Amino acid sequence: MTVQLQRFKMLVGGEWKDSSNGLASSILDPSNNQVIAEVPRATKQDARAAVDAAKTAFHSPEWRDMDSAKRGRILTKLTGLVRENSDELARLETMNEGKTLRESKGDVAWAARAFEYFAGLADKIEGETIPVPPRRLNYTLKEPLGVTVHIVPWNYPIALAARSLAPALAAGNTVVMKPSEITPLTAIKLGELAAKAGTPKGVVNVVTGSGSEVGAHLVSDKDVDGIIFTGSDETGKQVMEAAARNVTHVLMELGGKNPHIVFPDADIPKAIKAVKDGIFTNAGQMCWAGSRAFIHESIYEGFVRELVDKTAAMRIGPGLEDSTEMGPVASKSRQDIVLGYVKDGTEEGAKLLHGGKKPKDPRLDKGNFVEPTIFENVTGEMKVGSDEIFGPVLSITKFKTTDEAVTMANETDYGLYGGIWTSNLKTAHDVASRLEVGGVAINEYLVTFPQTPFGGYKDSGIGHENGIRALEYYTRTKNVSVNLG
Ligand code: TXE
Repeated sequence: MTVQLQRFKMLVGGEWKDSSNGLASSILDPSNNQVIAEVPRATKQDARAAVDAAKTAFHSPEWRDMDSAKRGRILTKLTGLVRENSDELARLETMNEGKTLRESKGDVAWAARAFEYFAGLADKIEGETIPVPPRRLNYTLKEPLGVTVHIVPWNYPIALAARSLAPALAAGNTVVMKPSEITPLTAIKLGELAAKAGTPKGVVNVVTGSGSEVGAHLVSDKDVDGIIFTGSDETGKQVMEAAARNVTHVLMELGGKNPHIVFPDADIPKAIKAVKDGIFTNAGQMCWAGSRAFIHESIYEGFVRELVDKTAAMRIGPGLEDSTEMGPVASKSRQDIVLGYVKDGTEEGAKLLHGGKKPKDPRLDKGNFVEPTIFENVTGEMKVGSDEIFGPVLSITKFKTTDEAVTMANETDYGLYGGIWTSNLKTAHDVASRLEVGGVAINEYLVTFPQTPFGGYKDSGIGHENGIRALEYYTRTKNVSVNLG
């Protein structure tokens, strides 16, 4: 099938622009590596211009003095526009990222819901009055941070763009968004819809370019007041170093190596389905992927047999095809990295139970497909048991006692999420409190709503996205003391 090549521009200061040096980057469909679009390859100068535009917009009376209820109405309008355009957005997401259309529709719906939730909060960001010694009035003002830079990764392009854009705008910030160089299309569309919804010029800017040039400039620009980064821990550390030089606020979401713990009294068929979906959704490219499963020895054999059978029956293919249950990984380099981990796992002594190769189907030859893969006998010392693979690779380990399961689950530098499967309330809450993670799901996986805080412990990040708590990050607190004497 030949695809109509789409040419996109980027949004800077309310204008749709090419890169200042005229260069463009090709955007590929990961199911066949055909070029589907071209986007401007921004330069440092373009990044600087976007920060400048955001700074000007932040100080403009049109935005600064806008009634917060009106900001809420703009976000409500944006919610409606995302919903009206959901078919196009979902199609674009699938063509660019590779995930199934069903997943993309879910992501677009999630993005709309994030705008809807924060629309309702825009006029409820309140300070407080504080009791102090007599004849004084003491209160706090909650003010926006200023210019916020949003570095968005490639695994959930629209959902993660919306996750930080919504609270940033609700709180009155102005935004420079840099989508991943490989999946920028829905973020550009989001910029277009934000403008249509009534955000004044320069309030939302979208710059398309590389992490090493454009991203690195944005996070070290002294006019930037806050950085929201979702990506790898390595890049996250570089971003924090750059931010430290200007004492810029950071919010970091850096991934995970998340455990499921399945006890013998769990609803086993439900747990099998959730363990499978928790690693093979989006071809495993999720910070919250349940990439390690600890299964109690008394149910181990049957559980694993059934899980492997169900995995073997999965239909792999292009995300746009209705029958597809798992699409390709997002890039050729990701395919190589994932297959490299499979090789490491085999060499380290883990037992490959299923998958581990490119699929045989010649129809899929040109795409970045990897079979859904399951290893058993995995330990925390192995790379497959400790690194965030970010692909469809599950590690299974048998356990005897609860203490042993919790110890192994916590034996990682990451601490994002965990799944617990049991019908015993005491076990459920006891293990939930002992897992060193920022979020736990009991008898389902994963559960995240725009209204529930999401963030990592340990190396998984700093701060929270989602929920009222997220607004803490997007605002700063000014204390005002008035002498009434
Ligand atoms: O991420 P990078 P990559 C993890 C996952 C994956 C690994 C590598 O383990 O295997 O990261 O993926 C921008 N200054 N996650 O290489 O490099 C870049 O343009 C500022 C976890 O794609 O961290 C992109 O927009 N920005 C994860 C974003 O950072 C820079 C999601 C992420 O890229 C930059 C994605 C720099 N110096 C990957 N260098 C999650 N937590 O969900 C790059 N970028």
